[in-house]
Order: sequence, then structure tokens, then C-alpha cells
Amino acid sequence: MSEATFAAVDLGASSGRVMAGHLRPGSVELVELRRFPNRPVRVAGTLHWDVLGLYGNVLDGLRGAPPGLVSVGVDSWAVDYGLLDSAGRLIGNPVHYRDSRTDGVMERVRAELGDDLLYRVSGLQFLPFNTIYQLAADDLSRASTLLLIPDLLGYWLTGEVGAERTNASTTGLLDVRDGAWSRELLEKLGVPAGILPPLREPGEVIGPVRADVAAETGHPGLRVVAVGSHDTASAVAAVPATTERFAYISCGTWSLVGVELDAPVLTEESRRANFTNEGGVDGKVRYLRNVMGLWLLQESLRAWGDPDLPALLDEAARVPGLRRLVDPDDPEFLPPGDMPARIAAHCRRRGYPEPAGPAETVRCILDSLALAHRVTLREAARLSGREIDVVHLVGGGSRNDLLCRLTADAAGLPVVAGPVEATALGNVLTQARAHGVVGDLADARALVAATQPLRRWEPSGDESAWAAAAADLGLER
Ligand code: LFR
Repeated sequence: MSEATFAAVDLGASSGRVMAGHLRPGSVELVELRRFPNRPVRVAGTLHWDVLGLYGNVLDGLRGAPPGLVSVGVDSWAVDYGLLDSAGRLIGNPVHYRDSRTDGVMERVRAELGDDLLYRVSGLQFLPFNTIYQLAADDLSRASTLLLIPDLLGYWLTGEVGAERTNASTTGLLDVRDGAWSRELLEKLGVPAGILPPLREPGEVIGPVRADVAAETGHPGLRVVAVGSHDTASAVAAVPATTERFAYISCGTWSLVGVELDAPVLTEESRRANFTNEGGVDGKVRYLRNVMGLWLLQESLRAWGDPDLPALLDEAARVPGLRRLVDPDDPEFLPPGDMPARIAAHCRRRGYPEPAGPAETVRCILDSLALAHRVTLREAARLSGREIDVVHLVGGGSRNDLLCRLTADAAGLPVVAGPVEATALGNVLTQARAHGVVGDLADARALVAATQPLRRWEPSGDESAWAAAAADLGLER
């Protein structure tokens, strides 16, 4: 088999896409079949995902795929889920992780179960929207099965239920030590263990598409294959690393900043630093922390009526740096709403001048993200003992030259930017490996490094202003 084509469905928090990935010896090429916005919808006070709209777009995308597809894989953002009743029907629309239903819930669960137990079992960072806290705020009385978003789409495509492991690792309910659902946590939370389906591994065949899906998409016999269905797991699988001494920043709506390890780090120091041990492809550990990411920019652009971004970034590049800073991880930035106003208020509170207009706000956001990247990279290295020679910045953020340059300067490390579509590539390459047309994870990464356009940003060599800024914000001693 010298050529094969796979379809990748990649759903991000602001847009989704269906891509075709063509594999030939020494080459992988992505062709976009369909791209569509993913807009959360507020209904009667609750923020939902329009999951049927997303599924409809997936079917439309597959309809446009070339004949002879080997398989399709689905990945999306993590933690969110749909509940099925005993007849397998979806109970209500999935709720968005930025909805306020979890306000105060994490604090309550942490107080009841204890941070020590929660971290020892799941190894997961404390984020208010983790599935475990959403479940504590949900009504499970009619629920027979819980499916994370990619598993829900996989179910609609094939009729098979299961929980793909990388995404299951973001729920807070998977035991990081033995890889099984944690009976202990489920019992303590009062969540019926029966609603959690059997686990499946990336690379496993989920099944052939249902007859009606085959008829609707024109792909009879198409197989659905589990990939790293957590988008970040797929992105990390496609990091074009050529050595072990690398860190990654998967940069889109979020910046996921960390290193890849063979075993979790469950120390008290790690827990206090709020680092997570999420599951990677091939049983790797994604040891990382969530940084608020380009959400700050996306939400600001929305508030300004979506002005021209390249022009705004050019202007922001000319604004003097490090004059105004926020801690991007302040929970006040998590919900949707007027972001420029929150940024201005945060600057004022911390004794910085308020940004006067969009360009200064954008500069403040990018300086602050670069600073958070620096702090998180240094902590990842310190807590894991992994030495870092290079930072791979992948995802949509790799197109943002100013952010890449600032990150290299702030971290004092070279930044290799790209690929933009790392997640879709990781999705395709995991299917290609399952099909035997790509070797191991190192081979997949070497293929990405050899074929995808990458750019390298060298640090300026003087980190002192960044170190001072981090100290000033109380982020680094
Ligand atoms: C990135 C991501 C992060 C996860 C957040 C919420 O798209 O999947 O890894 O923490 O979204 O699900």
C-alpha cells in the first residue's frame, strides 16, 4: 500500500473542519473539505454547544471527500459530554464548559474529597470545568451513558459506544495509575459507574459507519477509527520534534504548555503548581498546564465587531512592549463577555496604565501570553526534570508572528512555529499508523518535520525584562 487517504474531523471551540489527509511515501498532505464556525448558543440562560449543527457539518464534509477513504477519525476540545437515555437518545444539548453552572462547584467537591485524593488518583489540574465538576452540577437521573463529544459523534456515525482514552483522561474520573475509571471517585461523587462506557485506545477501529450514514455521505464501508480524540493529544502527536528535549505549546483558543513524559508526575509540588497529567497517544503523558490562550484575543475581536486582524497585529507590533500586563489565567477571563473591559480593569488593579484602544489591548494580551508561556515552560521543566532545548508552537497561534517572537524572547529559547493544522495532522497520522502506512510516533513526527512549513524564531538573548515582569506579577520568584 503506497497511497492512502484518511478523513480528519477536528472540532475546535471556535471552528470545526473536515480534512482529507493524503499519505504517500515520504509525504503527507492535507486538503480542507469543509470549515464551519462553532458558535455556542445561550438558551434560557445556559450556554450550549450546537452539537447537531456540528454533526450536520461533519456529514456535509464527508460527502465532499474523495472516494476510497480508508477511515475517518474525530477529535474535539475536551471535558464536555452528552448524556444518552436508556434508548440511546441524547438527553438535551451538551452544555459548554464556559457555562456558569459549575460556579463554586469545584470548590465544594475539592473541600469534600480533598485535593490530595483528587490529584493522586486523576493527576489532573484543577480547572472548574473538568467533567467531574460538571457532573456534580448536572442531573443524571435519566442518564444511561455518558459520551464525550468525539465519542458522541463516533456513536452517531457507527452506533458503537466507548470512551477514547486521551479524552477520558481529561474528565478527572480516570485513574492515572492503572488507566481504569476510578471506582473510588465515582462512589464518593455518587456518579453511577455504569454510565461510563468501556475505554478504547487511539488507533482502535470503532466500527463501520451505519447504513444511513453510508447512504447520506456516499461512503459505503467507511470505518471510523479512534484517534487521540482530545484535540490537544492529536496536536502533540504531530509536534515536529526531532529530539526528546522539546516542549510544546498547542496554541489556539487555549495555550497548552508542557512536555511529553513516559510517567505522570504526582508530587505535591506539581499539584500546587496545578500541572496536569493528561493521556497522550501511545500511552505518553502530556504534562502541561492550561494557559488562557488566544481566547483573550478572540473575545476582544468579537467585542470590537471583528476588525481586520493582520492590520491590528501590525499596529500591536509597533506598540512598546511590557507596558501593561495581565495574568491571563485569572478566572475572571474564563467566561464570555466584554474582554477589553475586563483587561482594562485588570491592568488598573495591578497598577499598569489601561490600554488606550485595540492595538494597545492586543499588545497587552500577547505580552501577557508570552510571559505566561515563559513561566509555564520553566515550571514544566523544573517539575518534570526534563531539559528543554526547543519549543514547538503548533496550531492556529503559530500564524501569529508577534506571539511567536515574543514567546521566544520571553522563554529565552528557540521557538519552531507550525504546523498550523497540527491537530488534523495528528488525527490523520494516528489513523495512518493504525493502517500500517506510517511507523511509530517518532516516524510520524519526522514526517511532519520533513513535509510541513515551519519557521524558527531565535530568542533575543536578553530575558531580564521578562523575568522582572514575571516577578512583578507574582508569577515567578
Ligand atoms: C483545547 C482544549 C484543552 C482543554 C480545553 C477545554 O482545545 O481541548 O486541552 O483544556 O480545550 O476542553
